[in-house]
Amino acid sequence: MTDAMPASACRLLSRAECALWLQTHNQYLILCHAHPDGDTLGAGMGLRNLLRVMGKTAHLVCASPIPERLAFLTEERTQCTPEQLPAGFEWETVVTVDVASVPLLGDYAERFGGAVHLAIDHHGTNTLFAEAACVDGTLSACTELICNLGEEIFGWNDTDRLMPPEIAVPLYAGLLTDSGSFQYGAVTPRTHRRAAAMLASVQNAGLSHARIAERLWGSRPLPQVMAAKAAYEDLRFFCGGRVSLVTFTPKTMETYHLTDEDIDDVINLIRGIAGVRAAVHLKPRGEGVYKLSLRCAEGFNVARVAARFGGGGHACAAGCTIEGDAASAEAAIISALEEALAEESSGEACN
Ligand SMILES: [Mn+2]
Repeated sequence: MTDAMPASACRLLSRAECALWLQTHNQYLILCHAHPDGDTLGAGMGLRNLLRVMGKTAHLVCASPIPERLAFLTEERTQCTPEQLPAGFEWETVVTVDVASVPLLGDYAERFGGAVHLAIDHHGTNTLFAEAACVDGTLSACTELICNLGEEIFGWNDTDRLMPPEIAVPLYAGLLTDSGSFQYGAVTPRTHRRAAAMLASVQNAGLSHARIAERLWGSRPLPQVMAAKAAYEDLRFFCGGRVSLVTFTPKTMETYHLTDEDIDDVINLIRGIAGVRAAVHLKPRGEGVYKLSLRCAEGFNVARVAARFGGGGHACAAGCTIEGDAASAEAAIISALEEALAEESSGEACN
């Protein structure tokens, strides 16, 4: 299913209006994006707990299983489905977090896509599929936006009015995830001020930054290591070494017994290579379809390249899908990147 409403039907809310909106609704169902990352789960749990502090009823669902390393964010649950919701709970208000467009809801796109009341997001490319939206494309993470809402409603800060730790922990985990541990371009002094408010609460509860980072990255599952091995075996360069590329074919997935989740991190392995401006990673998504992840160095824009294939994302982290076999999908993305790089270097030949 596609967007049920024209973009003009979506009411854009400021942070203050969104805070008021949350106060005037109840019986919340919060939707994360499929193949969840730390940000969508952190924002979802942070919002769920914020709403509960406000005296509301709120539950979280996600179309995909929760990766093991993120299960601590969902209170050690590996599934969050509508079927698991408490008996008698009937949702009235559907809110998405960190979801830029309906297809990202995965298997829940059809069921909920046309019935979202509010989208809270930090993707400037949000398609405004909901009735109302609070979108700030300048933020590093969606959890920053939830932090802002908590500040708006309760006046939480980093000194004498700390947010509860059950809100701070998921928010901080999401911020660490989506800012690349404060490495990426969207990190600002304000990001660090919000991080300070989260961390003050975390420490006050006897927890630590290191503990959260350890939960997120401290122990790499073996399949992820095998995925890295497979990736390095396939690693290829184009455009004079300015583009790095890895493709996982269905056969590679089978040979190494890999799941989608196992190979998610591969893009980060191939982006930080000397001379590489843009990295692209292809993985099979059903019969004859490849899902592409794109990353780039500051100053280049892979979201624009992804948009040519109907995708989107952030300037330095984007994605799209291309139909066809691996060779034709590779050829299509390389040629698009080649053009974009040539434009960037004002006509310099790319070979
Ligand atoms: Mn995010």
